[in-house]
Amino acid sequence: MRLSRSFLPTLKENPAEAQIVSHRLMLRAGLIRQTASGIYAWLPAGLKVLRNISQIVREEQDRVGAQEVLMPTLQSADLWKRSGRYDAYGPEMLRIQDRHKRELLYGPTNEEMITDLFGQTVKSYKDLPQVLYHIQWKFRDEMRPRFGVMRGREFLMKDAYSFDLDYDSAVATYRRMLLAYLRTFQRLGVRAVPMRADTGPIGGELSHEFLILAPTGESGVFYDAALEEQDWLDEPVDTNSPVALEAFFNRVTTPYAATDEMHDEAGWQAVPAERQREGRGVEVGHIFYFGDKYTRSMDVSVSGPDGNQLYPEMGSYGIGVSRLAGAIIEACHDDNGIIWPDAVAPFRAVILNLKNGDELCDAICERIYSTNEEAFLYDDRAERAGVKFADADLMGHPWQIVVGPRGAKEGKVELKRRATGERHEVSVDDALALVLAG
Ligand code: 5CA
Repeated sequence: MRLSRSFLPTLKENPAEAQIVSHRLMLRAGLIRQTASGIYAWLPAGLKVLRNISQIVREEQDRVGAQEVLMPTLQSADLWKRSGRYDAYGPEMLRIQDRHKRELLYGPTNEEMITDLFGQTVKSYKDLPQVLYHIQWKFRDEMRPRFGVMRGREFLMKDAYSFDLDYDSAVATYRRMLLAYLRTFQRLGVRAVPMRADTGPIGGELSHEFLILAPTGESGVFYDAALEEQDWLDEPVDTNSPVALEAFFNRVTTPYAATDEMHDEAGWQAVPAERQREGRGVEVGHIFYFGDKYTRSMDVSVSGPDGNQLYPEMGSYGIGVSRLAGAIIEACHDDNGIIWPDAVAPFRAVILNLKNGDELCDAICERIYSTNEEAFLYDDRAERAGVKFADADLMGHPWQIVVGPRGAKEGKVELKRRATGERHEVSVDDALALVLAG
């Protein structure tokens, strides 16, 4: 993308309405704009981030056998009356009437709709297990929307739902999903610690939250440092084996980890002092096992091996995709701006032309840009070098390729790594190889 012609409105000043760093930086870097309280438009660079996050989430869901669907945002109130949650959900649910005075709602979550869809289609235990997911906008009329996309009213969620024949198989599915989550967050360039959690309005008996550490997080967290050290991408667990899954689950859930709601002082004191980590965290994912709560209340059954009807055992698994954009910035920034992890950055590199109109500089910039117009943001504006450097740091591209008249004469550019500030003078080909490598 050429910056001179793009819709990437950066701001020099801190917007007064933004209280936390990710909100400030998302506005200043031109990623989002608010359109109503707790509702945001995603501008081109922000949308690329959202898509990059969604794609990693999708790949890890597919890897554990979940199948992607797309359910609508609007739901019929009748579905929620069947489960009994229509009245229970309260004022967070946005209720709508159509022209025929039929009651609809903007979905805050999809347990009812997926249970109904499943029931219309699956009639026999032979078709179990099934795991379905979608990545779709949700609406919760939060009392105090705040912190930008971190607590919005409209937000993008990945929600998956599983249907199993019995408890053992449902728990194996839950554990597989736990591994998928740990892999997902690590691939996104952040560490999320799983913590045993309360189940709230979703219900059920087994639940874990995933929290990214950030000083502005809404929950206090206490955990054993052992949980930060593991490389989940290199975890050799055989996900087809319930025994291996159980051993993995025990390994992940044995070290102490709790939010302030679930904190237990005696358990905490048993953690060696040098391994105690205490701070604040942002909840970026939440998984639940709740048995037959919805299949039973909505009367969705399948025929079992002996001909009797059975209520499948369910779980649901959420990831806050739009919240993650903010949470990643909370974890990855400095005083100058965002430091995007490579995997989610809107552009791999920015090309900074320090002398627009100089034949050599222009030619080198164009040559680099033309190799991959998707991956590069070309700062071809007629701005001072200082402005270009400041915007590049603010937007947080993993690499900056600085093209100036002196180096250009020798076919050299300066390559800066945003995360470390390291700079090297390299040939154009070496810069391209490094930036596009990984
Ligand atoms: N049905 C279940 C799991 S699919 C569910 O709705 N779980 S949840 O309520 O915990 O939401 C899942 C994730 O969505 C949360 O972990 C959080 O990351 C994100 N989320 C929830 N509320 C908001 C909000 N108001 N703004 C942004 N993200 C949110």
